[in-house]
Amino acid sequence: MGFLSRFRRSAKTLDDIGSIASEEDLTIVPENVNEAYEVKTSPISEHEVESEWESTEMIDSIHLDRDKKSQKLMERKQQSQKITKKASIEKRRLKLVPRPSQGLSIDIDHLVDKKSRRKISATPTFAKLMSELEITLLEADMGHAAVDEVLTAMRARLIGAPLPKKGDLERIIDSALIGALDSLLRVSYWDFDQTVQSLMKDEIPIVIMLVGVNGTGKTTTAAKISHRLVQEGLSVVLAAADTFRAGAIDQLNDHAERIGARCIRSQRGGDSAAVARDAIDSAVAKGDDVVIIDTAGRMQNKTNLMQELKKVHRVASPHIVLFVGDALAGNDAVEQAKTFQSFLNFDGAVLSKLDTDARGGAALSIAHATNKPIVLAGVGQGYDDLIDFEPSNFLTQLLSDDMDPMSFTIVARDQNE
Ligand SMILES: Nc1nc2c(ncn2[C@@H]2O[C@H](COP(=O)(O)OP(=O)(O)OP(=O)(O)O)[C@@H](O)[C@H]2O)c(=O)[nH]1
Ligand SMILES: [Mg+2]
Repeated sequence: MGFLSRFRRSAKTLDDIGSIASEEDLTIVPENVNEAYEVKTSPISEHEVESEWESTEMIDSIHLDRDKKSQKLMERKQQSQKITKKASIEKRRLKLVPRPSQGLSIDIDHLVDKKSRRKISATPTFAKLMSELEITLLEADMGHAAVDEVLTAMRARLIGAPLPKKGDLERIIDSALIGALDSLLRVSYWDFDQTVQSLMKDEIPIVIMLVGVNGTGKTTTAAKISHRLVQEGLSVVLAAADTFRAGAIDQLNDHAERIGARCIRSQRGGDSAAVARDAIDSAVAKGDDVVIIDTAGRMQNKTNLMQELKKVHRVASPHIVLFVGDALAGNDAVEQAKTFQSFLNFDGAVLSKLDTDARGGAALSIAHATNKPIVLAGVGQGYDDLIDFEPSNFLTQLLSDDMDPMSFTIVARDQNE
C-alpha cells in the first residue's frame, strides 16, 4: 500500500543524527526502551441482553438428516450432556475467547548504543518528523484519535532512548511505528471460531447478527461465515432480515442454497424482527447450531431505521453482533462503526474488501475508535474469501512496500503478556 514512503524518506534525511539528540535527559525516559508499547486493552467484553421474546418450550429431540460431519458434532454434543435450551430464554453472557496470536514484538536493543550518554530528544527536528508522520497517517484514512495514540506511543518509545548508531535511527523509528500500529489493532482481540465453539457448549443455536451501512458486504459476509461453519460441520440457518431492499431476500436465499444452509424469509416489506425470530424458532425446533441474521443496510443517520435494527437486536438477542465495514470507505467506515457502536454495542468488526486497493487506515482506526477488534476480513467475492484478521500479517502487508522486513523482528507474543 506504500503509504509510509514519504515519511520514511524524511526519516532517512536525518543524516545529522545529532539533530534529534541531547545529552541532557529533557523528558521522561521510558523505563525500558525495548518494552512493547502497552496495548490499551479493555476487559473481555461481556454484556447482557434481555429478550422480549420468551418461551418455555424445550427441544426434546434433534432428528434431522445430517451429513457425517454434523453427525459427529451432534454425538459430541450429546456426550457432553448439555441441555439444549431455547435460545432466548435466558440472559446471555457473551464470552469472547481471546486469541493468543502472533504479535509484533519490537526489539530495538541491538540498535541503540547503550553506552551513549546522548539520548533521542524532543528537538525541533524530531517534532518535524512526528508532524510528517501525523500527516501521512491522516492521509492514509486514519482517524485523528488513533493518530494521536500512535504519536504518543512513538514519543514514549523514542524520546529518552539512547542514541542509536548512525544509520540505525531509521530502523528504530520503523520499529516504534510498527509497535504502535500493532497495539492499535490488538485491542480486545478475540477469536471467531473459538468463540462460536465455546458458546455452543452452553446452548444452541448461537445467534450472530450482522450490521452495517448499505453495500459494505453484510450479505456476502453472512454467506461466507455460513460457508465456513457448514464446512466445519455445523448446521446454519440464514435469516433474511433485510426485507427492505428488493432482491435482498433472493440474494440470501441463493447463497443459502449454494452453501447448504437453510434460509428463513418473509415477503418483501415484512417485519425484519419477526423474520429473525422465526429463524431462531426454526433453528431451535430443528436443532440447528447457528443462526446468522442478515440485516438491511442502514444509513447511520436514519434514526427510524436504526430503531428498527435495534428491535431486531432486542428480539433476536444475538450472542455476537458483527459490524461489517468496507475497507474502501476509509475514515467513513470508522465514523459508521462509531455510530453503530453507540446504538448496538457490537462485539467485533468484519473488514470487507481488503483485497481492493484500500489504504488501510480504516483498519487501524476502527478498533481504536470503538474499542472492539476487527476479527474477520473479506478478501474477495468467493465463499472462501474470509480470513481471520491477524494484525501482524496485516501490518506486514501494509508496510511491505515501505520497509525492509529485516529491519524489524517479528516474534510470537501472547496477547496477554
Ligand atoms: N472485492 C470484494 N468484494 C466484496 C467483498 N465483500 C463483498 N463484496 C462485494 O460488495 C458488494 C456488496 O456486497 P453485499 O454483501 O451485497 O453488501 P450488503 O452490505 O449486504 O449490501 P446491502 O444489502 O445493500 O446493504 C457485492 O458486489 C459483493 O460481491 C470482499 O471482501 N471483496
Ligand atoms: Mg445485503
